[in-house]
Amino acid sequence: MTRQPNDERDPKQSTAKDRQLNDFTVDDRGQKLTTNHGLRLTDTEHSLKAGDRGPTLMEDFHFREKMTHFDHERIPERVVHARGFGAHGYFQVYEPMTKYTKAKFLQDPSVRTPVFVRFSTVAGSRGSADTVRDVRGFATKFYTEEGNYDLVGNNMPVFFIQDAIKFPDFVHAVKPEPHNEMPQASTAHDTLWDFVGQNTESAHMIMWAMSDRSFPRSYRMMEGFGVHTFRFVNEQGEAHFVKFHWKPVLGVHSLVWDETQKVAGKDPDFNRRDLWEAIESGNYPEFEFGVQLIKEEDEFNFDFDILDPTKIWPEELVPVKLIGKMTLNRNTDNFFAETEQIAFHPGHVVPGIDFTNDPLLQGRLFSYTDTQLTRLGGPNFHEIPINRSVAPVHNNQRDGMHRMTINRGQTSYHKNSLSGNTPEPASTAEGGYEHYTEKVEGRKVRQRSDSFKDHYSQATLFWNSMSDVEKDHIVSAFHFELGKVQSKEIRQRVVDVFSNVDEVLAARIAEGIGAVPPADPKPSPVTLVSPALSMMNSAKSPLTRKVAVLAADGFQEAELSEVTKAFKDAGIVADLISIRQGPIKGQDGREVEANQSLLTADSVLYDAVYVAGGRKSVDALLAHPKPAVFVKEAFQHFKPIAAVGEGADLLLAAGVGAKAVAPADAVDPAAALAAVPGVVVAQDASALGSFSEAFIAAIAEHRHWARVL
Ligand code: HDE
Repeated sequence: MTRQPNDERDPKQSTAKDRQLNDFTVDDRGQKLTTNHGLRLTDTEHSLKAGDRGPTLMEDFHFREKMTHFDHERIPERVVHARGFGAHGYFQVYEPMTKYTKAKFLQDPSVRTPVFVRFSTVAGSRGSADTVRDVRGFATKFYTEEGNYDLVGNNMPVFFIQDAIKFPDFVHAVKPEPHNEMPQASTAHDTLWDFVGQNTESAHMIMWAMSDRSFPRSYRMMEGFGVHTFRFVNEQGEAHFVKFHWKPVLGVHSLVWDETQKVAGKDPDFNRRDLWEAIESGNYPEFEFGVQLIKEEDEFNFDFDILDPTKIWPEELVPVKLIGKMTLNRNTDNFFAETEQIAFHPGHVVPGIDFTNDPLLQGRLFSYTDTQLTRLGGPNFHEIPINRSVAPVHNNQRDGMHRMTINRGQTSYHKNSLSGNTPEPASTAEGGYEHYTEKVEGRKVRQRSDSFKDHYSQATLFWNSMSDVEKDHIVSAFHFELGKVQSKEIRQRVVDVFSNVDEVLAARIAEGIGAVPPADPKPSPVTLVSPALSMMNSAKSPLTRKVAVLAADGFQEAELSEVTKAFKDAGIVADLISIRQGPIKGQDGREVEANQSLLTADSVLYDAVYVAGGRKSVDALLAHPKPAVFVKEAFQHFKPIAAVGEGADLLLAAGVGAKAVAPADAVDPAAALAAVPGVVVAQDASALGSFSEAFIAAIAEHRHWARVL
């Protein structure tokens, strides 16, 4: 795919941040090769030698410069969230939020605030796979007129710990073990589960982590949460507690566990490729911005502490008000310069947004700038193009490694008389940031409030709110994770801890791992349910779903062309997969291009499978070992499957429908197929319109859980 550099795009679409980045962007295409100092070079393939078979000369400045730069190309990866992928876009508020906050970017619906978003996994190294079981980071930098505002969130609304001082312990437990650096990007090992057994405040977050939320189908299909409780403050100085949400317009959808492991091998870049391709093809990811608001005076009116980051505010109790939308519409020009060098910090706020005493948030306010000093090599990382504010920067901070700004003038201190005491502090009317004047009183203690001590009721709320399928997946996740734990004591302790969440859950966990279940397990007496927590209740859409179309020479032409046209019209992306890549011929001699072969494509990389008819084509697919496996895997992953005419033979060969009716030989095979949830078949090309419609509806459903495997 040829990409258009930023500076060649429609200027009407470019934001203030795009224009700022253009000043730093260089296009090397079509240019003469130079050194870093602008000297034109005649050769970069041969080092300078004493004789063509002789030693390389020290004098070869070009060799030395090229090699030295290369030797130092790597910077430390992030200590957490090392693997990430980012994109540019913009944010627009729906209506003025004046009543709640004076933040300027939340006032005028006509203003597009530029943003950069970085999605990430947490535990794995930079080169680890995208689809591992993990929390996903969802960090947004808003380049507002009042300075950068960073909302550094995750795709889960709670966290493993309540106090930031425990973060190094938690991260050491979850990362690969120190003695052998294993396992990579996985929580399935002794130290993490030891931590969980010893730190029961993690129970609620573990429920989320064991759910399918841990492997999103796409970054475009996951929620984002600010996690902490922040404050909105309005012009009058009145505050509301606020929690932030991102709601994906395409709904919240996940992969299935077996699929994630296969994808990790077949395409470790699965999620980043998905985001990149969606943006390149104009399917811009959209997220609505939501807030939950609680009045200051209602702080203590809940049966949980609203500052506790291991608690949600159930949406049914405190509704999410959707106040704006973010659209991601531009891929990066350079991954390192933008995605790797971006530096987020939850302490980057703008007037109208303030902190609370959430002890996890308080500690984060220290960590994020501190970590950049090592990662980005000094205190001037705010000058790196992607980190620059679009609001002007004026202060007396000077020098340091890699200083870019050339500050004019004699003074670099406050107060001064030589520069008329400038740069001068701004009044609040001039946009100066004023901290919320919260009254604080207390003794210095290393303690946590008693109101943080309930570690279980919301873990139970989460469990209660799951559908049966989601519950089954959570139980298998515990089986897998604890199954990899060597220490039997640790496994048992986890069962004991989760019997406080729900004894039936604990018994089910115990059953799969040879642990002792609670005696006479009973469901938890906590019966509260929050439907918003179940992914089953999320928005559903066929838009941007990927369908694998299987065909070979001799395919029935209308069955291919009409159905793929219907896909296109419905916003579905189709890949034509054949035995070989390249042109294939239809029954009547028309050629189409197979853009994937059975070697390059795999069922796990698609949302659905369609097999067109045509005797010769289907026979060729049946004669090859892979197509039946392809269909079978899609079937086992509950994906929509469809076939027309002879295409149904491939479905039957894959075992689709084998369990739908019995005995198989007594029934019409087509009827057996039609009885399988999410399987759509048509006898021939006579009703392709209604066939396509039914299949597209099945694709919108995403998975068909009622299927018997
Ligand atoms: Fe982070 N976290 N974190 N974190 N975090 C980092 O900062 C930290 C926490 C989150 O795409 C680091 O620049 C502490 C919660 C995201 O660049 C580091 C604590 C949430 C990203 C750091 C937390 C997050 C980070 C590593 C406990 C969700 C990636 C590199 C108090 C609300 C941002 C860096 C990106 C990154 C510290 C807990 C989200 C070390 C001390 C809770 C999305 O500063």
